[in-house]
Amino acid sequence: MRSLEGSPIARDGKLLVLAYDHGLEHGPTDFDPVPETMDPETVFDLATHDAVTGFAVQKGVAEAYYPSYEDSVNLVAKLNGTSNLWMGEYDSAVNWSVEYANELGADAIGFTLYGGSNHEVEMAEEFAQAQEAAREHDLPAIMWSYPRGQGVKNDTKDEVIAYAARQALELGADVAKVKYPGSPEAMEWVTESAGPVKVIMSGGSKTSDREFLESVQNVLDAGGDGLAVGRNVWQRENAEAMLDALEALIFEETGVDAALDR
Ligand code: FBP
Repeated sequence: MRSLEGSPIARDGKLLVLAYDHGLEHGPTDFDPVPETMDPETVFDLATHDAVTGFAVQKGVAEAYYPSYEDSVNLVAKLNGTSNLWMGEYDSAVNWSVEYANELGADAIGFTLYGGSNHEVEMAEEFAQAQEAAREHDLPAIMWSYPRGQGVKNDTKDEVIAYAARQALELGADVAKVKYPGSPEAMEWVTESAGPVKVIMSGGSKTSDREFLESVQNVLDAGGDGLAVGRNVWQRENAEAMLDALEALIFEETGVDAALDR
């Protein structure tokens, strides 16, 4: 495991990764709530907020837009990803190499592993290659550790998410991005299972301000290290206000009520 000490993708040991690979993973309907977010520049602008420690995008978006933002945004190169049009067993195509991501100025790599899928073995082998290449370039590896597919009956069950966090440790990730398992107690099990690997929560579909911030607080209270979030930020009309609140909650440890007042 690589310590994130000195890496720009962590601030005081905590992470707030803004995710914007939804155009590939879900399609452009995710941009309907705030139509301006169809334009990657709108979300790149949000990623310049001080609270955002990394911005996760796919290759094409990085190639087209990152050169204008390399001084103000830390790039998390999301190396694999698949569209919602794919109807087969869960899998994720590797779309760019670590070498190319590094050339484009990446500060970290992101990689999805669908544990339990019939394609888990290939995905783990691809992760191994990416992880070792990332080590050569001194880039932290964030695993989107999402058990899904034929081997997984319930992907929100606490033991499944604890397993996902453990898989990230066993396979050499530096950060595990996992779904929230539903309770602070379950989340504690998840963070313990990850050992020294940092655990961040996946944002999920948009909820109310309070509900979302309370789940983030629960993650922090359970020993988690922040979150990677997309829709719960940029599907809000006032996304900056949510980033202000997250900055207060994660980095200033104000608690939910004070964060909501920001
Ligand atoms: P959200 O906060 O919007 O859930 O984004 C996090 C993320 O992991 C994205 O990187 C990815 O595009 C999306 O969730 C995948 O969502 P799912 O596979 O759960 O539909």
